[in-house]
Amino acid sequence: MLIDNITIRVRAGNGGDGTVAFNTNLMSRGPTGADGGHGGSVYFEGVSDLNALSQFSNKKELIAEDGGKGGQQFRDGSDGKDLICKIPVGTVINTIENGNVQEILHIGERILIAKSGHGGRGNFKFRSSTNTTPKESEKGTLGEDFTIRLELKLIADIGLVGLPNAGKSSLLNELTRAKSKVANYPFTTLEPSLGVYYELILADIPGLIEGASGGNLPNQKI
Ligand SMILES: Nc1nc2c(ncn2[C@@H]2O[C@H](COP(=O)(O)OP(=O)(O)OP(=O)(O)O)[C@@H](O)[C@H]2O)c(=O)[nH]1
Ligand SMILES: [Mg+2]
Repeated sequence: MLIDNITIRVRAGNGGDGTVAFNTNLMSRGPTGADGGHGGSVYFEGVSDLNALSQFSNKKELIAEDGGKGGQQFRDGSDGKDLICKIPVGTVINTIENGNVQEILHIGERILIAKSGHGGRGNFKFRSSTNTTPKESEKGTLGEDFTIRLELKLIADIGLVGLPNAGKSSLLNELTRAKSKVANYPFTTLEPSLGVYYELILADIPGLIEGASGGNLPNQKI
């Protein structure tokens, strides 16, 4: 079943803490505590696969990696990896906490959703002419954490319109990976089905009944 509306949690990685450390070499006792690494950010990227939101049916949290803690001897903490999550073009992204609304319009377009935290500075960065043995360091900042509602707006580029039993669903199935039901009787298709043909969205529309536009509908439900 096509998922077109889902709420998920998105958290960017936290920055790693800076470290307090001193050189163990007797000749030089200076500060060597290094900086924490940056966390990973979370991005959404547009793809043509209309079913891409189904990845969230079981997994409703996207959490990017945290940055590593700063080490001794000037060894900075590792940076967290960015998380790039693919969602269908035409998806509207609602950030619940701040009311921000964005939309992915193109294949390959990338939108930053949750910004990572910065790594904190280690004590080496706090040295000065008046304090050559600083004992302070910074904590990493937190990554952004949001509840996001994703809504897929199904706007087709091309609609296949025709009389019942004309072969519309067969054409859609040939051109795309859609699996619209095909049978040798009219009104097989009762709800529009969609497929992606290169960058175009094709819609297979239920068969048209003669006179329907004039309100002359027979009992058949379309
Ligand atoms: N001979 C022939 N039969 C076709 C062709 N395309 C489809 N058919 C057959 O026509 C019948 C109807 O095909 P569908 O694709 O279900 O037609 P549809 O327009 O979607 O029909 P509804 O959804 O009922 O409006 C099926 O038995 C198909 O196998 C074609 O190019 N040639
Ligand atoms: Mg059909």
